[in-house]
Amino acid sequence: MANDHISEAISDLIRAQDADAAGILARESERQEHTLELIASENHASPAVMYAMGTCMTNKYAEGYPGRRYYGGCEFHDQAEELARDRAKKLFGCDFANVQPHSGAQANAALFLALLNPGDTFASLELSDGGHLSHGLKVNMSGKWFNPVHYPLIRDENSPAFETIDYEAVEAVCMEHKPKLLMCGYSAYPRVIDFERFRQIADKCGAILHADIAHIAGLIAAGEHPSPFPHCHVVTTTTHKTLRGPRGGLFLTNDEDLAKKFDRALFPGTQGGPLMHVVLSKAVAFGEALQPSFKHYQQQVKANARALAMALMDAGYRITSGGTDNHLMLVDLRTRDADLTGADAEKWLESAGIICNKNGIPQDPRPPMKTSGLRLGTPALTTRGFKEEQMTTVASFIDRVLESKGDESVAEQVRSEIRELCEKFPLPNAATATPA
Ligand code: DSN
Repeated sequence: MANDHISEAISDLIRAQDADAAGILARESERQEHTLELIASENHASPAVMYAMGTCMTNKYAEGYPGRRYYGGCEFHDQAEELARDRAKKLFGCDFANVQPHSGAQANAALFLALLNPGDTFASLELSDGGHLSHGLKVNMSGKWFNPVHYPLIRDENSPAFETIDYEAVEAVCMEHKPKLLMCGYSAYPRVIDFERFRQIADKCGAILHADIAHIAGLIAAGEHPSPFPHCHVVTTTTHKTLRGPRGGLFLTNDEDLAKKFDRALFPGTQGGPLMHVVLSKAVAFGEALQPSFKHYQQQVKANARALAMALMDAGYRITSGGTDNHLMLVDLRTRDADLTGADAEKWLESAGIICNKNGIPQDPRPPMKTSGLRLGTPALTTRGFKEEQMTTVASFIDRVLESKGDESVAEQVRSEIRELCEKFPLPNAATATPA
């Protein structure tokens, strides 16, 4: 069953025409309602954000930018894009925004086209230390057509800063290779990023500083993580993670020249027609993020992450870097059970209704399809109203399932307790409107 009356009306409408598609939608709605979503990059968007995408805005081609389109009939699409851009600039405190990237990886691809020539050198975090595939993976365009050099996390176990960014190594790598672009911002990094320090290094080696804030955009918008501005020259992000908008990307800068270069590199450089239904939805999401309640939400996201990390550490799991400052954590499973892999843990937890992803930990000896770690995040559970008390319960669910090594009866028991808990904390729906 869909989780609110508008979803039900939409399901009914689709069912009248296409029972197969409606069935898939109903089953996914039920899955989201009754499982615990701990994937750090996922969230539950509000009904207004979701329904803005299910509209006639999808019917239009609007190639170009407001006031400079290649198609007629764009009056209201110009308004939608202006609204989204204005709200994005206000939210992040910068002068220029491009709301058309279809995704974070598309935004990064356009950034490479805008700023680099094939073969140019850029610096980013070692991918095995938590970097993103669009930051120089060999099979990604960024790693195939450009020349990535990588900086590591601190590897000295005796250092109080173990597994945090090694700023001295960043500087050494940058001074040796003189990259044209220095990237910071990560997919699995639980600590605060020092953008000011990165800027000092970028200035010293002559690089443009780029922050990919996909994971922490919501925290930044709410003032719960330091802003990349004024330090970073260019910023890219997704809009659907902590920011809780529709699935999509965003580019931000204070530099007019870089803004123009990015606009051209995105369209016509790498994308065609923008997804205007998603652009309208981005405007709605940015409007939500400008509300005071969004700051309370992000504060709770962090408090919940701390509570979950503490409870897991109490149960014998090592959390990389010793904890978390943001919405996510990396759990080293080997301290609880030397043979346990991330792949097994992910599978067993899913069978109990706990959804998360296996993730390499820094210097992981196991391959990426096995891993020694799990990445857990709290944005989605916080949206459904979970507080610290529920996070402690979630930690005990996780430990019971992993302790049992995937025993089916334990999974079934935990699954039914999770179902009960989820019913007490329903997903945001048309009745509750804007989520907690
Ligand atoms: N796939 C995203 C994540 O899970 O972090 C990054 O793009």
